[in-house]
Amino acid sequence: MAVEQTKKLDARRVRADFPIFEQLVGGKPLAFLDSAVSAHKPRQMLEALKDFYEHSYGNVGRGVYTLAERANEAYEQAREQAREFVNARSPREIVFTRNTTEGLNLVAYAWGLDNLGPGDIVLASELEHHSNFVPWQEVARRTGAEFKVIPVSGEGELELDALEGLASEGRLKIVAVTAISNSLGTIVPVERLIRFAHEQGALAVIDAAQAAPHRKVDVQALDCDFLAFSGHKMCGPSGVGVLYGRSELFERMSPFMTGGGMIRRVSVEKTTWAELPHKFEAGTPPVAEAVALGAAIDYLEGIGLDAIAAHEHELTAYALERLGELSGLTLYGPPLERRAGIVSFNLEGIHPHDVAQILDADGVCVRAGHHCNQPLMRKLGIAATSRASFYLYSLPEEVDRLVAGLERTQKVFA
Ligand code: 7TS
Repeated sequence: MAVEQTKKLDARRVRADFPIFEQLVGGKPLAFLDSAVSAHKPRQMLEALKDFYEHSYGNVGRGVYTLAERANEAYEQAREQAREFVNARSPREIVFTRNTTEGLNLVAYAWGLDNLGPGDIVLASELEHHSNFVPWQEVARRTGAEFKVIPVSGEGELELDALEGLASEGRLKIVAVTAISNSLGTIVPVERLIRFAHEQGALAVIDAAQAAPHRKVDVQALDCDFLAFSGHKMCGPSGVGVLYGRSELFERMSPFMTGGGMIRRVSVEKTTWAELPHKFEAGTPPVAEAVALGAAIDYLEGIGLDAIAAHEHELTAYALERLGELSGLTLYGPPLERRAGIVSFNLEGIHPHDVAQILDADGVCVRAGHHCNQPLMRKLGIAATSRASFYLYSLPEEVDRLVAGLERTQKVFA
């Protein structure tokens, strides 16, 4: 059998595609270590966005003139690219949203309000971003279902031994989990959780906001029921996201939002819904953004998701090693083997916001705060962390600059 070689990513060459890095910020080149919050944009995507606005712009699903048809074709082509990106069976299973948050809310409300009730259990985890936590908590409250969480260990990994106990307390209807923790980088064994959900007769909802930009996601291999991600975290523009849903489920669901573009027929007596996926795309969708997301998908696939994952793994290994050398620094999260390109830490006696501010003066961007993971922070017994996160354009010397900045921070506060 031929050995498949992952082509190695040349981050310096990749970086040349990103105009943002051409400038100095505060007189310093950018060490951008906050891609988990949102990624920067390659020229290829920006040009596709501009080109679409300049030559093919129109609304979709409405006009019959040539330009509207061209826009429609480009929009549906982008849907096909998103379908292929996650290996969905059909473009009917791909809904364009604004972001991950909207995708997860769509499932929680459109599926949950009709299918949950007293005696049912909705299971999320303590690792979830608020986007995959609060909508389920809220829909459970409104329907009388019980909201429960899979506990997380001190190392930031899900305690899977708790599953059977949680399931035996009622009818499990939903298991909603993230594939990768945005605070700690934990790679969650979602395959196992999806299997567990299905054994219990529940649906599995996957938050892929931190996974889809960084490694191959295959909804058929995963066998998940719903999966959501955001364009802006994967070199696409802001304002567009993707929700995958199994067509049998989408078919049976009521719409999340109603209005133009999602109806078949409207009368005073009754309104019927458009075919999938349009039933879930009320109003003017993010047309140009979806088209540009298609260009971002092409860009990422041209480099290779495996090469991106391998590059981030190397950087994470280096960061864990270098940060481990600092005394007075606490690292959070699982060991390297079960961690994606995210590293959270605290410096003893120094607030993460102060850390981030001093680093900023050196041109080093990290995120400081609870990262929309308050239940996780509570479990870890902290209020906040500083977080560095990597992407395809990240360089080892950015890790060095981070470490130098942290040493400087310690001196300032000594
Ligand atoms: N789920 C996860 C795992 C995330 O990391 C984020 C955003 C979201 C959902 C929400 O995505 P949105 O595009 O709808 O906003 N994560 C972060 C973060 O880590 N820091 O700021 C936003």
